[in-house]
Amino acid sequence: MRTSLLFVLAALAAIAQPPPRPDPNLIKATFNNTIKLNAYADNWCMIYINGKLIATDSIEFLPHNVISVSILPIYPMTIAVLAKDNADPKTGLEYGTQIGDAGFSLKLSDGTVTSSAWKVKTFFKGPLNRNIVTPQVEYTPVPANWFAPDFDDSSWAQATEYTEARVGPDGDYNAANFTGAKFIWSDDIDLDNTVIFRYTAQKPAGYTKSWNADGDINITNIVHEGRLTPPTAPMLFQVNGNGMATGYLTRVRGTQQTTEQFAQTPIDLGPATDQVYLVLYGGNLPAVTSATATIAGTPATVAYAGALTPFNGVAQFNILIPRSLAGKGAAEVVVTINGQASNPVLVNIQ
Ligand SMILES: [Ca+2]
Ligand SMILES: [Ca+2]
Repeated sequence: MRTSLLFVLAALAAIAQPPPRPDPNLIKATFNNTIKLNAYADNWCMIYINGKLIATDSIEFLPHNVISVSILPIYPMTIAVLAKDNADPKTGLEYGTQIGDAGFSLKLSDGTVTSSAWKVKTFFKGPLNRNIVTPQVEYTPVPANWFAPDFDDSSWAQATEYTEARVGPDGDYNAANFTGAKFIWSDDIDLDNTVIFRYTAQKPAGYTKSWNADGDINITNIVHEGRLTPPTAPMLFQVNGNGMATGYLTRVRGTQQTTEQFAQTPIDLGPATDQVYLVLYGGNLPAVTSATATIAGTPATVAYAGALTPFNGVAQFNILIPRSLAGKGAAEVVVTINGQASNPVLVNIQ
């Protein structure tokens, strides 16, 4: 036994491969090649560099805090920042009745700083005309790929610079290095509540890149790997930030069938013989094996759950409103497909 074991070990040693040697042409970056990024936002920001999310403010509101991270610069370096003032989504107001102000500052230890050379565009504004009595807000859709290096921001405005006194930074701002960095925002630091900044930094004078391995971790599929989206849950479209459902009503009265809108006027269930169907739009619909719904918690019959025709990824749900809901007022609608519940949307039943 002993002899044969030694023989096996000797044979294994003979066929063992030497450890792989690193590619002599591969030069890895070291920590000395990194630079420091400091950012301060009143009230929150997320920062992309060269299309990759590199930092989000970990405190969504107070206290204001400095984000400080090390990054490995690859020039030209496109910095894209989505910054938000603390403002109620429906009114634009802060603390109920106040108009709050904003501000953003960033410095890289390679000398890159925020200034009016940065581009800016506003995506959420309010209260319009500073009207705090009947506040109105305005949203502009955020374009896909706003963070991509090749996104076209040529039509965007230049950022406006503000004094430190105007912004009044607090928290740990004074403890971090922002020397030379300006506070920037759009031209309305009070009413513009969500803005995006973009700037492309060129390599500093005399800079030479001393490494050639930029990293090989593939995170292009991280949204699915990290289960950051629930791809099988159905969803219902909303008209606006208030959660109002998107769709229309079909009323069946005897042999008559009529179509009505419900966005502006409450739903009238009509005489007891009327059948009123909510026809709602949504998405993320799997092959349907079961479909149920509730309106204000009351079970409601789903007469149809399927794709719109022509098929464009949009789903349609026809839901019979229970007559017991007459006079209910605002009511949440949830559809459950194959056991998975959608987000709630609102309708108003008089
Ligand atoms: Ca504001
Ligand atoms: Ca603020």
